[in-house]
Amino acid sequence: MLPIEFVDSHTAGEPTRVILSGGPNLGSGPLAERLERLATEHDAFRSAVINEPRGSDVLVGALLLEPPDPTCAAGVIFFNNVGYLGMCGHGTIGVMATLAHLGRLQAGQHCIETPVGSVQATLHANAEVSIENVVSYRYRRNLQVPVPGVGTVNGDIAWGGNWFFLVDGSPVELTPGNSDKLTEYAWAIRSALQQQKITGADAAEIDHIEISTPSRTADSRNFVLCPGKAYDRSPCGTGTSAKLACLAADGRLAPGQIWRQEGILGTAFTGSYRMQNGSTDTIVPSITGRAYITAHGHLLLEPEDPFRDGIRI
Ligand code: PYC
Repeated sequence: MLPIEFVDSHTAGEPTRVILSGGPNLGSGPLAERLERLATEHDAFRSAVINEPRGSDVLVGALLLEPPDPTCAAGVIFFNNVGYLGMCGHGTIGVMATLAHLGRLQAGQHCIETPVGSVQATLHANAEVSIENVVSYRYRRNLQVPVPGVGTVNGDIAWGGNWFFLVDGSPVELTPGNSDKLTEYAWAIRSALQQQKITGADAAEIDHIEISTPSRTADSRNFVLCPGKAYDRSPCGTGTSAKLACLAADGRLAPGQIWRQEGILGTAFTGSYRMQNGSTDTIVPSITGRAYITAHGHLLLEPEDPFRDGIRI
């Protein structure tokens, strides 16, 4: 029984579990290929380290790997209670804080490789981390989607490292106390998108729903429902990137202008963007936030444990 070494952290309230060692051998190929191998041959490992009784639905996992690009500080595959994530903003901030905690990283800019591309991450002297995310863009604007039991919902589809359906306005206030109602609302939207075969580019499933409202203390407040029906406790790094892409495409935010995105707990990320090809149609978003280390230990998978591979519902 090999122990699995991990470091837990939270970024603006959203937890990340970085797996340092004890993972399956995924070879040394491109990270997209290694993700495919993890998903098809070792999915029980994902479930064992992230699901109850060792984890929870809210936890996002980050499997630390040797990066194919030797100039990068680390390669990472992100996953959650039901599957895999292309990129994860809060998770990348958690990975950077973890590497700094372990003394493997000094302040400055570092490259982190993910299955959907490399991101540049800067560890600041005050322990904040800025990530320059993957190229982000709005795919479709102002879609009118009939949602059973809800009515017609208008929204945009955008890529920020994951696929998002972004809705402005909410039937209830975005507060933690309304999280059950918000989850039900967002899940109904996600189900309607699936039923109506509304997808991202290349028929990609839209598995994140982002509801935004005005905020008293930031530029916007959001509630983001993740693929496994857990809501993001942070303002969601990839969700903020998708939001910036929509604001840029609408001409509502200029390159370099600061956007403060608040999440459901009232914690915030600072965002801005630069144009990718001299146009606001495709942008490179930058997200800044901070993670705090909460645990460093070993997970054990006893062979006789009936929940060795986690509780899968
Ligand atoms: O911060 O990008 C993010 C994220 C995605 C899912 C949960 N957090």
